[in-house]
Amino acid sequence: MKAIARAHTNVALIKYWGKRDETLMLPANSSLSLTVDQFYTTTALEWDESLQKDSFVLNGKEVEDAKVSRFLSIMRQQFQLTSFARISSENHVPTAAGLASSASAFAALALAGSAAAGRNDDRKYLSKLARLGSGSASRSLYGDLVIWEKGNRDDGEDSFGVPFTSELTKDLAIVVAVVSDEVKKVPSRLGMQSTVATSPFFPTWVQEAEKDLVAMKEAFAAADFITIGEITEHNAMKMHATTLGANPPFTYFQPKSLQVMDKVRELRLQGIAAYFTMDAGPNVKVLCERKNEKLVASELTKVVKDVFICHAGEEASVRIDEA
Ligand code: 2P0
Repeated sequence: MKAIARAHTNVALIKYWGKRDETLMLPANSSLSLTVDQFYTTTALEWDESLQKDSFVLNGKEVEDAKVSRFLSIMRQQFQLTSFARISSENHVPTAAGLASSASAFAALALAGSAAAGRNDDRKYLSKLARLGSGSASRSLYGDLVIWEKGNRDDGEDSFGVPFTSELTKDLAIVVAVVSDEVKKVPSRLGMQSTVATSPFFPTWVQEAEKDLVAMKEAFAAADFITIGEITEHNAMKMHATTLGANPPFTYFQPKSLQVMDKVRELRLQGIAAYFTMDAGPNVKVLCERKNEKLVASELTKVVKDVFICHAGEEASVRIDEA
């Protein structure tokens, strides 16, 4: 039985940065993200007893991927399967975007793997499963705003994504300014490890992120976009500050990233509420209200060539291919 799943990627407004358990992929802090409509992964998977090994085709090319192999073994164990999987996956991310994300990849893989095994797992289970592939994937099972509760248990049973509703969601836009489409120099997993192990700022980051999440929930409850934007920007910069304190120090900032940030500050001086955030790469994502998205996008194209306007995206979905 072949299952075809689709999951969208997400942009964190409160970042996940650092693990408290590397094997179970448990985060040091809770995070909050917006699932986005523009970028997603579709994955077709069937468990096939005739296969001698797993087969993974990504964007039409057979590839070996250690994270995917590890994740398939986890699914086999959890589903009590012995067969290998045939997988075909497509990343629907504009080639220039440089935003290929493990979040949409592992959310789609978990959902397709479960459905193809004839299971009807609930979202909470799937979120915990996807987390074992990549932490941020725990958030991509859901649409709109999602909180990944870090949990406190050692076995990870209380660490999963939970939908967070706000009337503001439909008014939000994230304008992605593509600074570079090159593969990142410090993969996020290594960047996090190094930060946790060596940055004296890391313990402070964890405390700040937890405080930011409390303040963010209040700001959403009050539908206070300016406070949401201010917390988003400050939280991202505190995360990036930890990397400068790591040893050896590193940064995801590129000169163009700083230019985009300057442009956003300039927009604010003109009265446009826009706020930047950055992940483990040089691209800058600008949070604004939908009513200002075209203006923000057009101003950003004065600094970078490629700009994408995103809105809240839908939850991950799956169908069975009867053919
Ligand atoms: C986030 N990032 O919250 C943060 C902000 C990057 C910076 O989630 O090791 O690819 O697979 O759990 O999920 C990227 O981390 O890392 C990420 P693993 P993942 O979006």
